Amino acid sequence: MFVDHVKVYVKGGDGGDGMVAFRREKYVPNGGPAGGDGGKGGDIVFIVEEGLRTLMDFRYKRIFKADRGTHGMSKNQHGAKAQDTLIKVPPGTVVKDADSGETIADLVEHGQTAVIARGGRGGRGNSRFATPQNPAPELSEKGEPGFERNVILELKVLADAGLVGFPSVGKSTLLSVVSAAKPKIAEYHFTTIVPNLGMVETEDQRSFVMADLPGLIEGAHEGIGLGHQFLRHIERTRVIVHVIDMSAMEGRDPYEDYLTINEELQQYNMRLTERPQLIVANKMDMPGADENLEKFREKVGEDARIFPISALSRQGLSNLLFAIADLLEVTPEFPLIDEEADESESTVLYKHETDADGFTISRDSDGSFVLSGYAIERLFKMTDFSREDSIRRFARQMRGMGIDDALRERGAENGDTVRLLEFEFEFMD
Ligand SMILES: Nc1nc2c(ncn2[C@@H]2O[C@H](COP(=O)(O)OP(=O)(O)OP(=O)(O)O)[C@@H](O)[C@H]2O)c(=O)[nH]1
Ligand SMILES: [Mg+2]
Repeated sequence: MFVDHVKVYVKGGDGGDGMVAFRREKYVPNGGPAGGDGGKGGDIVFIVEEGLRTLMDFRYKRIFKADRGTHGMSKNQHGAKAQDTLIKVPPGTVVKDADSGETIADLVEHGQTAVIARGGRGGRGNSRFATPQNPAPELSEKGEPGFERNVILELKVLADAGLVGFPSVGKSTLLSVVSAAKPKIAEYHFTTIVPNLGMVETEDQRSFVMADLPGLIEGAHEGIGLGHQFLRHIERTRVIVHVIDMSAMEGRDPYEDYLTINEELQQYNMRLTERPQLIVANKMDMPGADENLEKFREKVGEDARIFPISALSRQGLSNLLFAIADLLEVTPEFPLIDEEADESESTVLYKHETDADGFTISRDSDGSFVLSGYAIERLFKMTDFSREDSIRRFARQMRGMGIDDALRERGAENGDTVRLLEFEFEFMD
């Protein structure tokens, strides 16, 4: 069984709090501020681990939180940065933001890393707030909260062998008889719209992953049919198993089919033609298939390796599987280099601020005003409400963000209740 799609919650560590402290040295009365900054919270980092093949590990653990930074200390000592939390993912994992659907990272090569949720920065200690007007501020920031988000992990097919060919030639049928996979099978074209994976075991106990890929047609490299996206998957297979409908029941010529598909592979990426390929002559149970195979052999030449089978009546399968396993043993992994990186898929986007203003105002049923939004909540969490200086700074920052004006516009008057997270205060005009 393959888990290839999973949603997880990640949160970077909070930053450590800044400190309010003053120098107290002998002979130095009224020493200046000496509160250190908090350390940065740890990041949530995904790292590619070659040995992993599935997203199975995420089945039971779906919440990841990184450690918080250490708090700042007296004598201007800064808190330590927290260790990042490393999470291993298999090669071929694409990470998307669950809300926006944007691709955050396309993790392909062993050891490749991506920061998925950044830790918060440390809060500043009071030394940082000293000014000529206020040389001894009783003011420090709390650590910035770590960024949090839900992400979707998708494992792209990283199969050993990939079944390619025109629609309805019997690719899914073949996968279904050599593995436990249960792909949909039907006589209409493009039955398969997403790749299916199956674990195949040969009679001599060798195993490999086979991918049943959606059908290709002429022009696939230009996006015709289900084209492009699947050609991408083929890039991630080591051996190409080219399936041909030898019964020619749909009126196409098997040899023309063979040339057309190879042309598409080449048009898409020259390097795909370097990949070892086996030819499967399927539907040999049908009348006329034998004669078609003879003609095909003549045209394709001696060197081509052709395996006549009937997926439907399960004929000729074990020889084919042995041949695939043999070929895999001598075929190295192909480096997955995206020559012209597909903008939409490989761009890394960090969009943590969703609302442009940084806040939104709504009304509760009891008439109070409710403030929410990333920027204002972040500010709130970084404020130490036990100190006058901090509270005053918070009020100033709210005004600076235009929140007072916005509340007034919404009809807030002196004494009205304003709510923000678990906190309530009175609006003062
Ligand atoms: N007679 C015969 N019919 C077969 C054989 N293999 C598959 N078929 C039939 O061919 C039709 C298409 O089979 P699929 O396995 O869905 O073909 P596919 O290549 O996966 O097609 P797409 O997913 O649309 O690309 C079905 O009706 C199968 O029953 C075979 O060996 N002999
Ligand atoms: Mg299919």
